[in-house]
Amino acid sequence: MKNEKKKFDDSENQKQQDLKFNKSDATNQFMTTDQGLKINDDNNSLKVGERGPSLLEDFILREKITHFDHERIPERIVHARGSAAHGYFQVYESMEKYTKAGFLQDPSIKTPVFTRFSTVAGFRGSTDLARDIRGFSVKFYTEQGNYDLVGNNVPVFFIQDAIKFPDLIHAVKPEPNNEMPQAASAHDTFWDFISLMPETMHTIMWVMSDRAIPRSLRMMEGFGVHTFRFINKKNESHFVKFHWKPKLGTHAVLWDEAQKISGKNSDFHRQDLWESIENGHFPEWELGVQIIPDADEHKFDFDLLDPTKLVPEELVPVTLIGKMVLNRNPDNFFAETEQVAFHPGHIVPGIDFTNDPLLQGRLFSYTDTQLSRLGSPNFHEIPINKTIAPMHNNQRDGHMRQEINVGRVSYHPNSLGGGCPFQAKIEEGGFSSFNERIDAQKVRDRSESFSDHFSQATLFFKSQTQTEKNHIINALRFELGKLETLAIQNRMLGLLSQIDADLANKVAEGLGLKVPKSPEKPMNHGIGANADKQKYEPKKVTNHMKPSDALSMLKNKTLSKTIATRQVAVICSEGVDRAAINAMKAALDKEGASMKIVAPHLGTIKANDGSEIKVDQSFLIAASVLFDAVYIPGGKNIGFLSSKPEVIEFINEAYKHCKVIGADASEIFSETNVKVQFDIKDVTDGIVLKANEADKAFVKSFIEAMGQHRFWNREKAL
Ligand code: HDE
Repeated sequence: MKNEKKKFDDSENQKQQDLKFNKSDATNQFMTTDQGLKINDDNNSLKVGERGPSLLEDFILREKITHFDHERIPERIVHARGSAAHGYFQVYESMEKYTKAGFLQDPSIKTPVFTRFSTVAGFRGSTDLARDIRGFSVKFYTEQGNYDLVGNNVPVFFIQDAIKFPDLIHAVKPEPNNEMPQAASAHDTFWDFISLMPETMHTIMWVMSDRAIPRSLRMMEGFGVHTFRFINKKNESHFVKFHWKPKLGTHAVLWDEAQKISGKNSDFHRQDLWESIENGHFPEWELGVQIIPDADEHKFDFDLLDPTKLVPEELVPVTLIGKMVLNRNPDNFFAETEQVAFHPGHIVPGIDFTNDPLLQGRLFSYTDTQLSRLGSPNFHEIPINKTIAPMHNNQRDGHMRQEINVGRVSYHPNSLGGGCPFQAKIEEGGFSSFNERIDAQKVRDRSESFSDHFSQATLFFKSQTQTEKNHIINALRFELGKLETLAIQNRMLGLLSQIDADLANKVAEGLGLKVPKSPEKPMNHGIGANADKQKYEPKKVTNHMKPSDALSMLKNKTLSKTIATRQVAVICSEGVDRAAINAMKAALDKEGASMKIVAPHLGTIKANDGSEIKVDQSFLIAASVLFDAVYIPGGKNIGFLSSKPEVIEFINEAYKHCKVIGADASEIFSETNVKVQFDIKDVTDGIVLKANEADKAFVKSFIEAMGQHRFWNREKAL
């Protein structure tokens, strides 16, 4: 048995090898049928005469059409829209004090990973920029078997018990009578459910914040959400919360932008991930853990098993223990991104579950869903799902079985097969569940420690900057403003008033309503028929939680000053100053950012020195929402551009979205909304102007301003 263990010196290659085995490359190959017969004509079916009917005999036509007819598999019920990439994970130093998980021991080992990001509610073809939680699933192909960390970009979840998941998803999906709206929560059924389930309030705050409209999948945090366990060699347990921290910082777009991007490029996130990997800008995250000794389980005002709560980083700091780099795009979307099967129950020795009732339900759901999606219990044999660890058991047969099990023994215990495959002792890597002591009655109930639905919602709201608060208020005005049922709006205002009075009042103002004086008690709906209503009365437990900077994207800007991979639109026309473009390009290249030349037409334009400049996008194709900043170089083009409606719109939109705008001449702004402050040293409003041709500081100021990303002082107070 021992000699079975493969050596994985470079395990990243190991998975690559594994996938290669199944890869097919048709370069220099004949076209064949699925049976290997060379095809002579793939353009005409077999007919009785050139104008006659097709023949049933045409096995080539039938094979091709039959395969085509069955190309689709059911999309995921949730998280249908996703994009993924390969890469590796590397731990910084051994975590053996806390866990015996093999991939968390040796800093020299690169564990291959496949990571899929997704939206939750939309169908497979829906827009990337929907207001939604993003899935963040990582499959680690470890030497001890696959470990899946199936998390989200928000650290908490809507509901506390898995039994409510189908209700939540039915409510958020397009309404069943008319299948509207697509990939949107702004409709009655969603808010009807939410308004009757106060436990959703904390997650609602996150979903109404800009976290739900990321600038890029590469600029999102990730969270394991549930509390898990680390188990070390001595069988000691620590609670652990998982975090992914993006190297590029956590960034979002504005809601107005998100909606426009959805129209301009509904693959915005997918394309951004794909292109940055193709261009060698490999996205990177650090894995962080919050570790809590078992003895501290009851030390907090909330229950560690309650997935609607987070552990504030100020109470338990996040320790960064390793990094994940995504460095290879999939070869085939269907084979990899679509067929990958994640499961929170794919764990390795050293990691274990807690009794979080949401997690417990998930442990059932994910295998079950693969059976209907991928169609067979053999989904683990699909190359992307295959473990790189040796795999032997007595499971047999089933649809599309690939493995050819030899011998006559498919049971355990056996003597005819020499007792193989053997069970592994714990010292040999055998998995054994943490032997937590449980002594309780069987009940269909919820712990009273789960009944504080508002403290952390308030904590989240209070921890935001005023800009972020305004965005939350406006998101709620938008979502609730789309409702047709007044009672739902009123119930929501009642719930919001328990989070923060100012929040509720401002949302009410936007809706043209008043916050109800005595809010309806929604918990009367969201509990069992025989439940003790008193016990379920939502409680607001504490005010002691100080605002947490880690919860605000704008306060928590670790490492986010970088402008690497950011895109600048350079607006040009004939006669543009070539030297100015070159200087900007050199500076952007140095920072890892890039520019696109946007001009009235495709092809080329002539610069002021007579040279030709290749145009990347015409005004018809480009839009400011697809860029992070705008630059209008000088030269003869300024006069022409300053009166062009497309250019005025471009600049106005970038201005509205608080982006950096740089220009060589202030005339370009004459017909726009941009208010130019003539103190050129002052770029607090994100408008960077060149003083004169010799202004060497201009490019530097532009780059520095880009590092601030947005200039929120341009936004009007609510
Ligand atoms: Fe999932 N979830 N989920 N979920 N989930 C699925 O599995 C489910 C939950 C998450 O990129 C499904 O293969 C239940 C929390 C991600 O392929 C399904 C409950 C979190 C993905 C399913 C939850 C998640 C899924 C659909 C409540 C964050 C995409 C297709 C008990 C920690 C994985 C599939 C990918 C996918 C069930 C709640 C994250 C139906 C029953 C909480 C990132 O099995």
